[in-house]
Amino acid sequence: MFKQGICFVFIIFFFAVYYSDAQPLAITSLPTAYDLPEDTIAETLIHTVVYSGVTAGDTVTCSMNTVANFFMKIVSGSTNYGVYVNANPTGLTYPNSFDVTVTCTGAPSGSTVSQILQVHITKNTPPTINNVPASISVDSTTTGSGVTIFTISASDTEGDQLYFEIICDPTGCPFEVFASGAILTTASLEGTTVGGYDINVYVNDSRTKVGPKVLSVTITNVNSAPTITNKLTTPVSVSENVAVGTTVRQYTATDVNGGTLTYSATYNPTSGGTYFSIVSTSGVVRTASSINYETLTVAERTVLITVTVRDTGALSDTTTLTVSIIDQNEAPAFPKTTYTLVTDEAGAGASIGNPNFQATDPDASSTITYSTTCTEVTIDSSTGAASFTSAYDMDVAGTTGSITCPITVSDGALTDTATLTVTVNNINDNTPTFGQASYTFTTANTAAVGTTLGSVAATDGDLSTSSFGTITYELNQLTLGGDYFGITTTGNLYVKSAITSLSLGATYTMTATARDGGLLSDTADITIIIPSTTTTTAATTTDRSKTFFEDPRNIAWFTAAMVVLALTIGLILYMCIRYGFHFKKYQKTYRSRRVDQDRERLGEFVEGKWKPWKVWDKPR
Ligand SMILES: *[C@@H]1O[C@H](CO)[C@@H](O)[C@H](O)[C@H]1NC(C)=O
Ligand SMILES: [Ca+2]
Ligand SMILES: [Ca+2]
Ligand SMILES: [Ca+2]
Repeated sequence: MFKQGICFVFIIFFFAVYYSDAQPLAITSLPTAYDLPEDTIAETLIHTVVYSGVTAGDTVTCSMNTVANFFMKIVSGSTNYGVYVNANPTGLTYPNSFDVTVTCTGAPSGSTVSQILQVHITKNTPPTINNVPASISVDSTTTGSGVTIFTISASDTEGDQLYFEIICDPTGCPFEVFASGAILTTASLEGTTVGGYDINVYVNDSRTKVGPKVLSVTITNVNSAPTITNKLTTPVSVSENVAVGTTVRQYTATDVNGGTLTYSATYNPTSGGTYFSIVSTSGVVRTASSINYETLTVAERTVLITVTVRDTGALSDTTTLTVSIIDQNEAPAFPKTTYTLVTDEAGAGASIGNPNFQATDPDASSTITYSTTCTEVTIDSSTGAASFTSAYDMDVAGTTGSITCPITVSDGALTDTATLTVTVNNINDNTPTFGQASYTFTTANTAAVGTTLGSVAATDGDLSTSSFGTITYELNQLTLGGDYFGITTTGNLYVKSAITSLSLGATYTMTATARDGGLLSDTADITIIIPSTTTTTAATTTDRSKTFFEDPRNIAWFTAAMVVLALTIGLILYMCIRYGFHFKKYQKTYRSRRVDQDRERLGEFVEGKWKPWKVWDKPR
C-alpha cells in the first residue's frame, strides 16, 4: 500500500512539473560560428534561427542587435527568422569577426532567450585565367558561324562557380563566350572586311572579377572590295549611227585579294539599256544597238550608266558614266534609183513634168535641193519639176528621143543620186509649105507626055525619115476637064497625058496640095498658060515665076503681049456685035468658090469646094 502511495505521488509530481514549467523557450540552432568570405557582394542568408520549448498559445518573435552590414527577417517561404548580410556590404574584410546576438521572446508567457552567432570573415582567392595567349589567327575563308575559335580555361581555389565575360575592341565583333569558356563565332567570317579584334577576357567567381586578359584575334584572308581605278566625272559623247559594239569606255578595277571581278550596269533612263551594254568580264561599255538620234526623246539622249564591279565575295565598287548621244548629219535619199518621164518635143522652158522624186532626209533641220548635170533638162531645185533648158527639136538630125539625166539631191553637205530618163516623142510640129503661094507655067499644047514643067516642091521641117516629114502631092485639075498634069513625089509638075486638046492662048488654073503623113497640108495655085503661037515647040518652064517677073525684059515682053491680046479681043468683040453674031449662044460662065483655107490645110476634101467650069450653057 505504501509502495502504491509513493508511486502515485511521483506520478502526480511528474505531471505537476510537466504542466507548470517543465520546457523553457530555447534557441536550438545557436550558439554557432559562420565563415563569411570577403568580397561577398550579394544579400546572403547566413543563419536560420530554430527554437524549442514554445508554451502552448505563445507566439515567438526574434530580433538581433544592431551590427553593421547584417540584418534579420523572416526567411522567405517559411516561419523562421534568418540572419542576412546586406547587399554590397562594407568593412567585411578579413580577418574581422562579428557577434550577432539573437533574442527570441514568447508571448504572452513572456519567456525570453538570447544566443550569439559569431561571424568570421574568411579570405577569398580570386579565380585564375590559365590559358589566354597574346593572339590567335582565324582564316576568314574557312570559318563559318558557330565555330569555336578558342576556349578559356580558368580555375578557382575555392572551387566557386566561374563566370566568363568578353568585351571586343572594336565593338560588334562576331564572337560570344559560353559558360564553358568557349568563344564561338556568331556569324561566318567569310566576306568580313575587319582584319581582327582584341577580345578582353574577364572571369569572376561571383565575388572577384579578374581581367582583362587580351586575346588578339587576327582574321586572315580578309576579303576587301575591288576598286574602279578610272572613274570619270565628265560626260562622254557617242554619235548616232556608230557601229554596234563600239567601245564607249573601258573600266578597270583592282582587288587586293585578286580573284575574278564581274562588271554590271544599270541605265537611266532604262531605255539606255537598249543602246548600251557592259561586257561583264572586261568592263567595256559599248553600244548594243544602232542609235538613231531622231527617234530618241530629249530625255533619252543623255544616259546615266551606273557601273558596278563585284568580287566573288560580293564586295563591290560603283561609278556613274554620263553618255551624251550626239546628232549626226545624215544623207538625203531617193526612194527609187530611176525615174521616168515621157513628153513631146517642145521649146525652151516647156514643162516635161514632175518626176516626184520624194527624196527624204532624216534630219529635221536639213533642207534638200535637187539638181542635174544634164544640159538638156532643167530641174527645179525645190520641187524637182523638169523642163527643157532649150528647145528640144526631134527634127534636128541626130537628136535622140531619150535623155538620161543624173539627178542629185543634197542637204548642203551630203547627197544621193538617181537617174531620170526622159523619153521625148517626135510630133508633127511642122506643116508642109510651098515655096510660094502660086506658080505659073507656060507650055505649048504640043508638049510631050512626061515633059517636066517645073518644080512646085513644098518643104516640111519634120524629119524626112518620119511620116511627119514625108510629103505627098495632090493636084486638083477638075476645071481642065481631064487629068492632064501630075506632080512627082519630088515636087516636079509634069505633063501626064497629051494636052493637045487645051486651047491655044488659054490660061488654066489648078490647085496643088502638099500633105504630110500627119495630115498637115498647104496649097498653092498653079496657072498653066498655053501660048497662042504654034512656033513654040519646047515647054517654057519657070521654076519660079517670081524670077520671071523680076526680069524687066520679061515684064516688058509680057506687057506687050497682053496689050496685043487685049486689042485682038476687043477687035473680035467689035466684029461680032457689028455683024450680028449670036454671041450669047457661046456664053461662058465662071463660077467658083474657094473653101476655107484651114479646112483645106487639114486635108479635108469638101464636096464641091471647087465647082467645075461650066463649059457652055445651052443656047437660048
Ligand atoms: C560575373 O560574371 C557574370 C557573367 O558575366 C556576371 O553576370 C556577374 O555580374 C559577374 N559578377 C561579378 C561579381 O563580377
Ligand atoms: Ca541625224
Ligand atoms: Ca541631213
Ligand atoms: Ca510635118
